[in-house]
Amino acid sequence: MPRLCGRRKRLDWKILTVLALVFVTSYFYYNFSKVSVNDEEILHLRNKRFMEYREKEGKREGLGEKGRAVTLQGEEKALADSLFKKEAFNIIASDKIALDRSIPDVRDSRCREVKYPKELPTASVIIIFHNEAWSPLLRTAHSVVNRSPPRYLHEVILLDDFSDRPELGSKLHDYVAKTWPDGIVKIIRTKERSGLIRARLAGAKAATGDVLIFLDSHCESNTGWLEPMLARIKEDRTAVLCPEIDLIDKNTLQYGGTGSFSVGGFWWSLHFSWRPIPEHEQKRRSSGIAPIRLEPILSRIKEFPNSVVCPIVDAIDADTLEYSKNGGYQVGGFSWSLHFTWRDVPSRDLVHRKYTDPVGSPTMAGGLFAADRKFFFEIGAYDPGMDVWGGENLEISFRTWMCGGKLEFIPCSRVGHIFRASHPYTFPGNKDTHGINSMRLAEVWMDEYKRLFYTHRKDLLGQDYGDISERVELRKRLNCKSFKWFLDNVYPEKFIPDENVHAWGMVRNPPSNLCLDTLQKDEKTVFDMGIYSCQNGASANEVFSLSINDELRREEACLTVVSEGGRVPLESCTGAANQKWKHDKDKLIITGTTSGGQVLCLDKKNEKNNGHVYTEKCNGKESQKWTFEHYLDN
Ligand code: LR7
Ligand code: MN
Repeated sequence: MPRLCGRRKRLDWKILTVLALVFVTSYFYYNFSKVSVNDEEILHLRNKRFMEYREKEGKREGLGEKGRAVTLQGEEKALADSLFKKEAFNIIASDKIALDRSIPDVRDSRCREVKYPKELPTASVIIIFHNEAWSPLLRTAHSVVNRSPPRYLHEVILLDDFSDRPELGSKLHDYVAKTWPDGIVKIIRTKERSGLIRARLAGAKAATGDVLIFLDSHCESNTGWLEPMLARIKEDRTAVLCPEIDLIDKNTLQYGGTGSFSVGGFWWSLHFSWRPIPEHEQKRRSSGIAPIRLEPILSRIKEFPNSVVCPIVDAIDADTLEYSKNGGYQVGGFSWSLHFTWRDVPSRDLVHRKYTDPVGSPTMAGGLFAADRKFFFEIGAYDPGMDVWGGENLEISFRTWMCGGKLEFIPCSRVGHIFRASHPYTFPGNKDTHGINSMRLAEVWMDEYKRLFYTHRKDLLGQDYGDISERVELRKRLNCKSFKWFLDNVYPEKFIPDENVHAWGMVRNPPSNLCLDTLQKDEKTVFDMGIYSCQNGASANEVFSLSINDELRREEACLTVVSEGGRVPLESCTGAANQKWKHDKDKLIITGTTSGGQVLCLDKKNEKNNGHVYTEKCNGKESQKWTFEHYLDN
C-alpha cells in the first residue's frame, strides 16, 4: 500500500509538471507577444508625438516662445522680486511660459549637415531635483521628450531627492501619468535627503539605457542635442561628454546662446572655471593640417585602431633636392579609368570639423553630461561619501582622464541651463559641503598638488572628511595615472604657482613688513594691487609667483605696468612687455617695463595697510626694496 501510494504520487508529479510547463510557456508566449505588439505601438505613438511637436514648434506664438525674454510689470514684477530671494530666479516669468515652449536652434549651421549613424545606443536621461520649482522641472522633462528622437530615448527618470514641496508629490505623479501615458517619464524618489551626488548614483543604478545623460532640473534640451553625443559614445565608449551649455536668463527666462565656446578648468581652490579653448586643442582638432611627425599618426591609430593613415606629402624636387612644403592640402580620389587623383579637401571635412568636432576639456561643470552606462560604473561612478553639493564635478573630471577615459564638449549638442543666483535649498547641518567634498577629491586624486588646494583652504586643515579608503583602493585597482600626468598632458597651460618659477610666496617690503596682497578682491576682475602687513603664509591673498616667463602673477592674472607714478593693476595675463618683471636679488628691486620701454621700479611709496603699489623711477629708496619668500633659482 505504501508503495502504491508512492507511485500514485510520482504520477501526479509528472502530470503537474507538464501542466505547469504548459501554463508557464503559454503565459510567457502570451505576454511576450503582447509586449512586443505594444512596443511597436508605443514607438509609433512616440514618433507621432515627436513629429507633431517638431512640426508645430516653429509656428508657436506666445509669451516666452522661441526662447524670448519675458518682462513683467507692476504687481507681477513686485511679486517676482519678492520671490527671487527664495527661488533665486524669476519664478513668475517661468510659470507664465508654456511648459513645452519653443526655443531657437542656436547650433552652428554646419551642425545640421553632420550625418550620424542610424543605429545609435539608447539614452536614459536622469533629471535629479530637490525642491525644484514646478515649471522649470517640467520644462526640462518636456524639452527632453520633445527633442529626442524616440528610437534613441530609452527613458526619462525624474529622480526626486526627498523634496517636500507639496506639488512635487501626487500632483507631479498625476501630471506625469497624464502627460506621458506611454510611460517614457518615470519618477523615482529617494528615502532620505541624499544630496545631488548620491541622487545621481540612485538614478544611474535604476537606469537601463545604454548611455546615461544627467541634467539639472532647470534645463531645456535643444534641437538635435542627443544624436551627436550618442554617436560619439558609439565611436568611443570611454568618452564622457558635455553638451555646450546655453544660458537661460534667471530674470527673463530668455534662451540665449553661449556666445563663444569654452572648456572647463579649475582654480586651485577647487572651484570650477570656464576658459577659452586652448591653442593646442584647436590644433589637435584641425588635425587635417597637422605637421608630419610620427606621433600624430601613431596616436590617431591608437585612438581609432581600424583606420589607415597617410601623412601629407611634401615635394622634394628631383633636380635640386629642395624640400618644399605642400601648399594646399589635398585628399585622394580616383578617375573612372581607375587612376589616382588629387582633389581639394571637401569643405565639410576641413571647415566643419572646427565647428562640429568634440573639444577636449580638462574638467566639466558637473550638471550636464553623458557617459556610457557601463563605463560610468567601471571607472567608479561617483564618490558616495560626498554630500549635498560641490566637488563631484572636478572629481569625475580628474578621474576620467587619469583612469583611461576622456572628457569632451560636443559643440553640436546644446542644452540651456538657468544659472541661478544662489542655492534655493537647505544644506543640512549648514556644512560647507563643497569644502569637505573637495578635501576628499584632493586627498584621493591630487597627490602632492593637494598642497595648492590647502594654500587656499587653510581653514579646512584637520577637518574630518570621512573614510576615503574605498576611493583610494579604486584608484589603485584601475591603475590610474598621476595628477602630474594630468597636468602635463591634459592641462599643460595650468599655472602651478610654486613649480618651475624663479621665486614665489610672499613678496615683502622688509623695512615696512608689508606684503603684496590682493585684499580679497576677485581675481577675475581688474583691480589695483594692494599691500597689507605680511601674514607669514597664513593668507592665500599674499601668494605671488615670478614665473619662468618673467610674469609677476597670481593663478590667472598678472601685475601690469601702466606708467611712471601709476598704480599697478592686476590684469589677465597676455604675455605683453608691460607684464614682464625682473627681480635683482642683490639690490632687492623688482623692475617692470612700460609698453613704451621705460624701466621702472615697484614701489610702495608711503602706503600703509590696505594701500597700493606703484611703478616709479628707480631711486634706491627703502620703499622699492622687495624679497620673495621662496627662491627656486640659485
Ligand atoms: O541636495 C540636493 N539634491 C539635489 O537633487 C541638491 C541639489 N539637487 C539637484 C538640484 O535640484 C539640481 O537639479 O542637483 C542639481 C544641481 O544643483 P544646482 O542647480 O543648485 O547646482 P548648480 O547648477 O549651481 O551647480 C553646478 O555644480 C554643481 C556641483 O556640485 C553640480 O554639478 C551642478 O549639477 C552644476 N550645474 C551645472 O553644471 C550646470 C551648468 C552650470 C555651470 C557652470
Ligand atoms: Mn543648476
